[in-house]
Amino acid sequence: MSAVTATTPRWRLSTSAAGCRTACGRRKTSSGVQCCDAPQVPKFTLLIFDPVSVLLETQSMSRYKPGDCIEGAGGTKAGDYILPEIATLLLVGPRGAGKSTLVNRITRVFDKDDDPFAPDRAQVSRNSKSYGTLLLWEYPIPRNSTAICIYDTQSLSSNQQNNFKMLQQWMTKGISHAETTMCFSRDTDEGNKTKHIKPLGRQFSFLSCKTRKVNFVIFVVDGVSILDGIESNKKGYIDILHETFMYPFLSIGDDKPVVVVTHGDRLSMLQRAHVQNELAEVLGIPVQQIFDIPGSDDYQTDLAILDMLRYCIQHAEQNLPIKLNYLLEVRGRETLKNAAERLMALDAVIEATIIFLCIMILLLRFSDKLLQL
Ligand SMILES: Nc1nc2c(ncn2[C@@H]2O[C@H](COP(=O)(O)OP(=O)(O)OP(=O)(O)O)[C@@H](O)[C@H]2O)c(=O)[nH]1
Ligand SMILES: [Mg+2]
Repeated sequence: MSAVTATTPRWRLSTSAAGCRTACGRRKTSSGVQCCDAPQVPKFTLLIFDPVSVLLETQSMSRYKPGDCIEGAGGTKAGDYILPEIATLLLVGPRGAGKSTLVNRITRVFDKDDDPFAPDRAQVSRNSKSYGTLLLWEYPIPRNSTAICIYDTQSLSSNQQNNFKMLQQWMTKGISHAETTMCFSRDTDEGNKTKHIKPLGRQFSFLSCKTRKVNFVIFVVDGVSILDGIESNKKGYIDILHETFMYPFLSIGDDKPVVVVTHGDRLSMLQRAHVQNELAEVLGIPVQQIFDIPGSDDYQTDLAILDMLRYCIQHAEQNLPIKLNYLLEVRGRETLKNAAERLMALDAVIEATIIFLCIMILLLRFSDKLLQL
C-alpha cells in the first residue's frame, strides 16, 4: 500500500474543520460580518488500496485461528487462555442501520477470492414496512470458517429498557443461532405506529445450536441519520446511540464496541469526516475505533472491512480469560518464591544466631580459663 497526499477514505480531520458545520465554511469575523471561505477541506493522506494488499489481508484473515492474536504479555502463550471455539462478533444497532447489509458486505470480501458469484446471505430490509431481522443469525466469516462468526441481530427499539434487557441477556447468557431472546414491541420508521411481534422463541430448536459467548461487539450506525440529527439539532437518535453505546454490558473488559458507520456512499467526503469526528466526540472514543464502511464495492471499503475485523479480533483476544491452572501455576510459582525468600531470610537469622552462640561459648571458655588462673 503506497501513500501519497490527496483525499482519503480513512481521514483524520483537524478540530477546526470538524467544527465547521456549514457546507460553505461560513465563519464570523471579529467585526461580526460573515465571510464565506473556501470549504475547509482537511489535508488528507491518500492510501492507495491496491488489490494485492486486499488479497494478502484477506488471506491472512482467512487463516486466522482463535488465539493467533494473543501477544503473550507477561510470558503467557495462547494455551494459557480460555480460547473460544469460534471468535463471536455481535452486530448491534438501530433499525435500518445496515447490520444485515454489513454481513453481506463482509462476506463479499472473502467471496471475491473463493466464489465471486455466491448469493448474499443476510436478508436486507427493503423498505420501512418490513420487520427487518427478527432472529439472531450466525454467519461464519468467510462462509466455511470455523474461526470467526458474526451474529446479525434484531434492531434496537426506541424503548431503552427493552434494549438494555435484550443486550444484557445476549452479553451475559450468550447467543445462539436462530433464536430470539425476547419479544418486545418495535417501532416502525414512522415512529408512532407500534407493531407487536409475537414471541418466537427457539423457532429452529431442531438445529440444537451451541450457545456462544460474545467476544466483541460491532456497533452499526447510519451516517445519514447521524448527520440529520446533527444538522437538525434533534438529539433523539444520537442520544439513544450514546446511551446504548455506554451501556456497560456492551463492553468486553474495558473495551467499548467498535463503531461502523454505514451509508457513507450517500454523503460527501467532508460530511463523512464530520460524522466520524462528531461520533468520536459524542461516544468518547478515538477515531481509530470508528470505521467508515459504506455499501460501496471497492478496494478501500474491502480494506476498511478487513481493518475493522482485525481490530475486533485483536481486542477480543486481549480480553480472553486466563486458564485457572495457569493462574494456579503462577500462584504456585509465586508461593514457592516467597517461601524460598523467607527461608533465605531465616537462614541468615540462623547463621547470625550460630555465630553469636559460638562467640558466646568462646567468651565463656576464655573467662573460665581466666578464673582458673
Ligand atoms: N446507500 C446505502 N444503503 C445502505 C447501506 N447499508 C444499508 N443500506 C440500506 O439500508 C436499508 C436497511 O439495511 P439493513 O441491512 O436491512 O439494515 P438492518 O440494520 O439490518 O435493519 P434491521 O434488520 O431492521 O435492524 C436497506 O435498504 C439497505 O440496502 C449503505 O452503506 N449505503
Ligand atoms: Mg437486519
